[in-house]
Amino acid sequence: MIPVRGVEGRCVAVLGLGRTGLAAAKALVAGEAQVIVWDDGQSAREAAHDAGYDLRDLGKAGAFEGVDLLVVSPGIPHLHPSPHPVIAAAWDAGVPVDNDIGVFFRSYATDEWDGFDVAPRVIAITGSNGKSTTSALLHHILVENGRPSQLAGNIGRGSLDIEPAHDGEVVVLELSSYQTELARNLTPDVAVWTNISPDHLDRHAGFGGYVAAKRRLFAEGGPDRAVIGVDEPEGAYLANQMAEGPLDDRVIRVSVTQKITRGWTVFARKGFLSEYRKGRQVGSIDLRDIKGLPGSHNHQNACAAYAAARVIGLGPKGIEAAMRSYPGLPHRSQVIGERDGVTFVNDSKATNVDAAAKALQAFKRIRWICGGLQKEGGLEGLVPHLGSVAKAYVIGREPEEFARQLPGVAAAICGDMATAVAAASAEAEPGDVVLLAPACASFDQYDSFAARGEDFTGLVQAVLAQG
Ligand code: UMA
Repeated sequence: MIPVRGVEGRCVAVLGLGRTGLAAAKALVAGEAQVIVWDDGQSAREAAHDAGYDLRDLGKAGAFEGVDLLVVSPGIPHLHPSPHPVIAAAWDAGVPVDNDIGVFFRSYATDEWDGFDVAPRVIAITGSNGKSTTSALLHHILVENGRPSQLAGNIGRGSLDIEPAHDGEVVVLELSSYQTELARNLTPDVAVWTNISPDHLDRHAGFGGYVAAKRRLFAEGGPDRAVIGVDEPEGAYLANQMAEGPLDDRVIRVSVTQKITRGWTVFARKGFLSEYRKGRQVGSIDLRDIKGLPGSHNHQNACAAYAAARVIGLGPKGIEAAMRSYPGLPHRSQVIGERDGVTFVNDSKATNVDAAAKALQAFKRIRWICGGLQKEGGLEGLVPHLGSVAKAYVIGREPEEFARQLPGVAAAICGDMATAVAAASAEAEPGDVVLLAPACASFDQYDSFAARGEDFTGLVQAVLAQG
């Protein structure tokens, strides 16, 4: 845990007591603050009380009397669709509002660092898609190359929950727009922008607000180096704004659609990653047979992680070797196993059409397990990518409705996962990929995409065990 600095004897309120809030409360106590906590949920309040924290109903008039700082969790809206009443009350009382990320950035560095040979560094990764994979891959590359590294942030671990820095350590922080928008300090050494597409629009009052929230990491954070995916106009604009000129190599441009050779660039085309610097190619990797990173969307993640690792000073060969042993994240292009030339892949995180379309582009002949609770907008976005589907095995409460929207695709109405896995594995031929990429939410049959992915994984493991 990172003890919070500059709060000795001060009263700090914590709103929200999930992973972020509990880690923040603990770190504030370690920093000798007087900590009071609150959560709108009764069970979270009870758990905090049992853990010894002082509860104060921050929604009551006068609750901010004597409070010096309010730390809030990312899931609590501070602006849109409407400010949480406790946050609005803090504003009225003139109490600064921060989150764990802002507090982390002002607390991570300590006087102990004076004795280190290599100063610790923070790489913060944001973007719409691929930020978890890019973060986990970069962390894996660093560890495999002998660099101490810790992974935290939106990927599932509160930033204040990590251990104090080691000599030469690199902290990889995945940051969501919820986190970047509110943090009062945002000072990573390296900032990474994977890509951008509309998401969380209700929390940011539209796409402009969402882009602005992420852009703060670069424009206000002032990183030494910025790795920026330039395949959308917003990324190209950001890279242009961050750089003094075309050869300014504080900005590394990343692309999976164009060959860019001016400045410092990393791009992937036809499955080959290339790095250019000062007009010369200085690194290349054949990504096509790296099992944990299939498809163009993963090649984009690989380029971003590669660029960040190069900034830290790792060589192309060491990075490539680590990429080859990257095990993947659960439920994201996760290879479960292989039998008789058939590969089984769990991409349960493909909960929307955009993510499923990317998964369909990653393989040549697919036995596709799909369906569930459909999202707004229909399945039209999948149509251009159905050429790789040998057959669809449709699950969910309304599989017929889903199958009807897949023109020209042979479809089996399976309904449940067990039927789909049995049929797909029985009919698969050598070279096929049995892919779970539902293009739908899971809530009609499961509690979460993770539960759906675990069901698939268990059934596949049973198939593999049959030999
Ligand atoms: N709460 C209130 N009032 C509210 C809303 C919530 O009191 O109006 C309380 C809840 O009762 C609960 C607590 O706040 O006790 C939950 O806080 P939280 O939703 O911020 O959840 P954490 O457990 O702290 O998890 C957060 C991130 N969650 C969100 O951003 C919604 C996690 O990202 C992150 O892994 C974790 O911090 C550690 O950094 C998850 C996520 O869904 C994966 N992120 C979004 C995404 O990826 O799309 C942004």
